[in-house]
Amino acid sequence: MKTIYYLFPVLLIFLISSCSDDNSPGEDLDKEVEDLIRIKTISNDTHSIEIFSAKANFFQGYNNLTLRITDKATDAYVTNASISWMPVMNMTDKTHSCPKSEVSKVFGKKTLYSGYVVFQMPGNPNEGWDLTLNYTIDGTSYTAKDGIQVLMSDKRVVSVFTGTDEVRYILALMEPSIPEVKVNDITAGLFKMQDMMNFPVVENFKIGLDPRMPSMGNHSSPANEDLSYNSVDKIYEGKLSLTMTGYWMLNLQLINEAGEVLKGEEVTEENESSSLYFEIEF
Ligand SMILES: [Cu+2]
Repeated sequence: MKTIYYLFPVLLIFLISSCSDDNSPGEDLDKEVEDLIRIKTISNDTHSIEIFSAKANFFQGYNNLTLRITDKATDAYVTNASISWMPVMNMTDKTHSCPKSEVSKVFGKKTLYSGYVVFQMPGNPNEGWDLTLNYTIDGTSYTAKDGIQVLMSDKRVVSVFTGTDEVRYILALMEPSIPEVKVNDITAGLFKMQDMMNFPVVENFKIGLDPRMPSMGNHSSPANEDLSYNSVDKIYEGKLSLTMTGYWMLNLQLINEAGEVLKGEEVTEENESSSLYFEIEF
């Protein structure tokens, strides 16, 4: 116990000296990731690339990821890289990718790049995901690749299904990541499986939303709004009204530009849930 008292002055001096040192850029730059959790570092001979998330792991569903590249020779962060990524799942009978955004520099941050990946399935002991990062710095191309562990989500936050138009879709819940008792902004990503490696965003559809509490007479809530397409952010946006904490089933319907329902059913007295849904518990 006594060691604490001996260490305290040393610690204090360290804190004072580091706070007063305005010429330490490394100190300020590290603040850029202070609210994030580092979940993986992928290295090659020249760089180490850290991957950060708000959650403690990669999870099945939508993952908002932040990247930072360190030059191994100088220990400095690389601020001018252009990055692309390719997540691949190696299954016993096939290899496939998943929906993903581009990677772009985070506005207002010197060292950070971000984007999202939607893992439509978790890994398992025999079938796992790997992530390849291709990046260019001052005209030179680099690549780094490693396996990543993608954990199963305990609630349904992503759905893979075939519509009545025979197209294979992936629908992923993005927000709210922290649901509250209020009218929440809800966002979702909708993608079509063009082939095993390409999952483009589906534009201009609508997603009908009917949240229910199955444990309480399947009651709904007022002031919900169906999700419509935002062409700037390339995501679907609506309003999700949660009137109390607990388990909610977000019944959904996928509606194309012609107004045809491609997947999901309306909730009625006879039909208590849709075959297309997300789950939220808080
Ligand atoms: Cu798979």
